[in-house]
Amino acid sequence: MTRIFALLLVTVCPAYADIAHGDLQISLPMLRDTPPTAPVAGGFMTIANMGDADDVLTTATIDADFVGEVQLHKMEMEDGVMKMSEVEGGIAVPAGETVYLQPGGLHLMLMGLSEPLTAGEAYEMTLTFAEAGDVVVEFPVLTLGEIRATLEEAGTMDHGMKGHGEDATQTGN
Ligand SMILES: [Cu+2]
Repeated sequence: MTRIFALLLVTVCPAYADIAHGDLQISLPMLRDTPPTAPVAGGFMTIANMGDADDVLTTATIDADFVGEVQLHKMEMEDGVMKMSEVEGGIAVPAGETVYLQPGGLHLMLMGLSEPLTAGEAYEMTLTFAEAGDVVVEFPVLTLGEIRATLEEAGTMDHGMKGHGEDATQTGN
């Protein structure tokens, strides 16, 4: 039992650091690890807006020179096919609501990777909000299994994986 508990601490805890920034609370920041030649990687988090004003996540940048750029993406069904596209105008974070970036739904997409992301590493990302401004958040790199376990543990997984999930995750991130 002791051993299992220690393992959970190592794999799950890094994702539990909540960051408060103005009226925003950012939790469960995570990047998915990648095989050696993968050109893209998915990034996830939960953003709660505790304030009275709507906000928008407009851009994200990562402190890693082997990443070309970070885009804001969504996945949705179009004519029965799961499609991924850039979110026009940023990701809305309405007043009083919580937005979930999770496998199969909204996500950050690291583009143009020239090196892989390895579980156990962590990278700083600067998230820019229209109202709240910049916030720097550390994103630990986890395996997909660890990401799922973390979301399950937090009880937020269904929000990002409404209706699809397994297939979407494999094509998307
Ligand atoms: Cu994407």
